[in-house]
Order: sequence, then structure tokens, then C-alpha cells
Amino acid sequence: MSDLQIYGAAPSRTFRTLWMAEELGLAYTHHPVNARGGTRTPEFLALNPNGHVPVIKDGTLVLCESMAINLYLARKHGKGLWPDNLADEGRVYQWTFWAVNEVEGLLIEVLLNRLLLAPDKRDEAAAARAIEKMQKPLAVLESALATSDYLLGPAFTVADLNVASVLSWARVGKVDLSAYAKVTAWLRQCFGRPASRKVAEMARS
Ligand SMILES: N[C@@H](CCC(=O)N[C@@H](CS)C(=O)NCC(=O)O)C(=O)O
Repeated sequence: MSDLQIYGAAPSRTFRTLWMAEELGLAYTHHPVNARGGTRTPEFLALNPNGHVPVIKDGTLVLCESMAINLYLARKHGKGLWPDNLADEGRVYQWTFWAVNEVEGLLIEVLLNRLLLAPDKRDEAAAARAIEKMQKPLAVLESALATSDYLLGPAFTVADLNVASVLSWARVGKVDLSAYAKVTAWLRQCFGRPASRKVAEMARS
């Protein structure tokens, strides 16, 4: 068994963790705990009392929170995904918190009302309102990508992985991004990476 253990099935926020592990070429053991049911067993709650995936075990360290896990793995293993200067580290944190605070909740609102809730509980007007609110952060992202291919410059980093992994829900929720040409092209690059494609395949199987 490899040292790094990843808990959580691929079609969940564990997608982010698996994508990162694949980008870094890490050996890991995958425990595909199902987010619908598997997170409330006594064994799993002993690992993460919050009852959520993803969780990793890395040696004696147990870590939850998908973004914290990705920052940790990128910082630990580097390989170009982690910046080599403090200013860019700050920008990694900025974009990671931005994705969670400005976009993730709105996308969850869309997913709930278009897919996850029972059909009679879904509210398309609530989804539309969330999409309307999303236009501001999407415009911010579009302008951030106006002058560089990736968020920190010419190369893909953990900042791109973290933000793109949140925005992957836009596709699932059928959020139209066509007004944002730079964002669309950047997402195509991010999701075209072999590591992302591999995990997308895991999520489908
Ligand atoms: N902020 C946490 C959220 C984790 C989370 O809510 N995970 C969902 C799956 S995407 C989950 O485990 N749901 C099952 C449950 O809460 O029982 C993170 O980013 O890791």
C-alpha cells in the first residue's frame, strides 16, 4: 500500500485531490468512499468528524478540506505547480480562497436546483439568480486571464487547478460561459491535461 491514502469517490470534491495527485505523479491508494452514505460510518467519522470527503492520510498526517489538501500536496511536492516566490504564493492563496468564496457556493446553488434536489424541490429561478450573481466573478476571472495563459503567468499551477476544479461544476450545471472567451479557452487547457482527463475517466466509470 502506498503512503498517500486518498478517501472519496472521484465524482465529488475528491476530483480535485485526485487531479492534484495525478499532476504530481504521486503513488497513492484510492479509497472511493461514496459521498452519499459512506461518510457517516463510524470508521469514516473517526477519520474526518465533519463527515465529508475528500480526506487524505499522508504518513501520520490526516487532512481534510479539498483546497487545503491541494495546497499541502503542491507545496510538499512542487514540480512546478507550487510557485518559487512568496508573492506568487500569496496569489495562489488569493485565487484558492476566491474560488471557494466567490464562485463555489453559487455553483452549488445551481447544481442543487438543476440536478441534486428531488425534481419537485428544484427552483429554476434560484438557479438563474445564482448564475446572474456569478457574472461578476466570471468577469473578474476573464480579465485576470486577459494578459496571461494561466492565473500566475505562462505556466499551469495549483492556482489554476483549484479554480478550474470548482468551475468544472459549471459544465455539469449547464452554466453558459460563452460570453467569457478567455475563461473558456483556459478551462479547455486545464481540463485537457492528461491528469484531469484521467480523473474525469475515473469519475465516469
Ligand atoms: N469544504 C469541504 C466540503 C466537503 C464536502 O462537502 N464534500 C461532500 C462531497 S463533494 C461530502 O462529503 N458530502 C457528503 C456528506 O456531507 O455526508 C471541502 O472542500 O473539502
